[in-house]
Amino acid sequence: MAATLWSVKSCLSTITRAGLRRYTTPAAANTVSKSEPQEPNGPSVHTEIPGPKSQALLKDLDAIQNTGAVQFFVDYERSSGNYLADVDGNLMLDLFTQISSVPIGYNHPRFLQALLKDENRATLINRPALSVYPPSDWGSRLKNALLSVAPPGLNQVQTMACGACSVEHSQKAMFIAYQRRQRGGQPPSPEELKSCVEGRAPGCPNLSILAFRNAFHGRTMGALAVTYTKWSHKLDFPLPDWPCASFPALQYPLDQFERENRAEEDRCLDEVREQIHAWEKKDCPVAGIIVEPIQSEGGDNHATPYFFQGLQDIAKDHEIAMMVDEVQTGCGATGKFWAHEHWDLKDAPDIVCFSKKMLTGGFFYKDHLRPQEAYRIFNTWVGDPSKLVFLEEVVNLIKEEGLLGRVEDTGSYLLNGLYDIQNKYPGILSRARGVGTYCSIDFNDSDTRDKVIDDLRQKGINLGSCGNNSIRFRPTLTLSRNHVDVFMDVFSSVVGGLKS
Ligand code: PSZ
Repeated sequence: MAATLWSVKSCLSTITRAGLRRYTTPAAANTVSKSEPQEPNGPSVHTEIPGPKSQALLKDLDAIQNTGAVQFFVDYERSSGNYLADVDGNLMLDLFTQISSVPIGYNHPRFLQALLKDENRATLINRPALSVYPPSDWGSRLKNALLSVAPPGLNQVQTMACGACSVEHSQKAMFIAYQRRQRGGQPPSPEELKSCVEGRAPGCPNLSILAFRNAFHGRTMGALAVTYTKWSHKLDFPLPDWPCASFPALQYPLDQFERENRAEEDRCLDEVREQIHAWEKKDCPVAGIIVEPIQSEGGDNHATPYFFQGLQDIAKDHEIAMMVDEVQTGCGATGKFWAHEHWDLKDAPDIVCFSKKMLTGGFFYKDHLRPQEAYRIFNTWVGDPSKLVFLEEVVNLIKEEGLLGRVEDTGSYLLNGLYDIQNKYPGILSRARGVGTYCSIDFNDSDTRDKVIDDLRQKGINLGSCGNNSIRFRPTLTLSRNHVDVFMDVFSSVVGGLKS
C-alpha cells in the first residue's frame, strides 16, 4: 500500500487560524513544489475498476439517472494531488483530471487554506446575481484572478458558468458587434425592435459563425451549432446550417512533412475563404470564426502558427471576429498560459473563451465587442465568485512555483517518452504529438485504443480518449517527471502485452 494518504481532514486539523502552516513535500513524494499535498508513491489497485462498491452505487444511481457515462465512483476526500482515489480503495495516477479541469491537483493545501480564511466566508456561501448585485470585492477579484492572466491585448472580461455557456455568449457578442457595424453606429430601427421579439428578420437577422470539421465547442444549442464531432452530440436537434471548413490534418513527424503540411494548411485556409464567400451569397453572412487551438474532442488535431495567422488575416480582411476557444487548452497546459500565445499573432484574437482549469467559465474580449446596453450578455449568476477565490490561488501558485516552466519540462519529458515507445512499437503506435503536457498518441484502431485505456485503468492509470484512435493526456499543472516515469512503466507493459 502506498504512503499514508494525505486527506482533507488531516489538512483541516493541522491548519491553525493563527498561522496557516505551509505543507512541505515528504521526501518520498513525486513532487518538486513546496506547497503540494503529500501524494502516494504510485498507483495501487486492489479490485477491478469499477470495483464492488462502485458497482453497487451505480445500481442505486441508475434508478434515477442515465448512468451510461459513469466509469467509477470517486472518493474525493482521499484523492490527493495527481492521484484519484476510488470508493473501493484503489489509487490511480490521474492523467485525465475530470476531462482536463483540475489545475493543481485534488485537495490542494492552498485551496483548503482559502476555504478557511474568514475573509472568504461570505463569498463561499452566498451566490449572487453578479450583474445586478455584485459584492464590493468583485472588481478586485476579477482583476486579481482573471485580468492578471488575460491574454495580451484583451482587457475586458465576462464570467459565465461553464464552457458551452461562455462560447454561446461570446457568439452573441460577435453578432451584436456585427450588427452594430452594419447599422453604422445608428440605433436599431423600431421594426428591428418589434420583429426580434417575434423571432423574425430584420431584428433576428440571418447570420452565421464559421467553425471547423471535428471541432467541439459545447452542447448548448449555439455551441452545438459549431460542434462537428460525434452524432451523439447532435442527433435530433434542429441546428442552423452554418459554414464549416476543414481543419488541417497534419502528417507526422512534422519535420519530415513540412511541404505537405504547408499545402494542407493553405488548402484549409482557402476553404475558409470559399465558405465565407458562399454564405455571403446565401444571404447568411459570417459574423465570426471560432477555432480551438488544438482540436481536442475531435482527436488532438494540431495546426501550425502559420494556419492561425492566416485565419486571423482572413477574419481581418472580412472585418469579422476571430474567437479562440481555450476552454480546454487554456490555463497553462501547453506551457504558456494561453495556447494561442504560441502563434505569434500580429494582434490579439477578438475573443478568448475559457473554463475547465480556470474553474469559472467566461471570455476575454476586445473593446469593440463590449455590448453597449445592459442585459444583452446576461443571466442570473453569470459565474460564481467562489470559483474566483480558488482561481486566484491557482494563478498565484502558477506564478510562485513557475508551473508553466514545469509543464514545459514535464511535457517534453513525456513527449520524448512517447516518441521512444512509438519507435519501439511502430506497428501499434503512431503520431505522438503535443505541446507542454497537452500530449496524445494514436493506435491503429479504436478497439485497441479502448482496450489500452481499460488495461491502464486496471493498473492504476486514468487516461482519456479523443477522436477515433487517440489517447490524450490532460494532467494537472503539477505533474512531474516522476509521474511520467510511473505512467511509462505501466504503459510499456500494457503496450508490450498487446504485441504478444
Ligand atoms: O462530452 C462532452 O460534453 C465533453 S467532453 C470534453 C468536453 C466536453 N469539453 C468541453 C469543451 C471544450 O473542450 C471546448 C474546446 N469548448 C467548449 C467546451 C464546453 O465546455 P463545457 O463542457 O464546460 O460546457
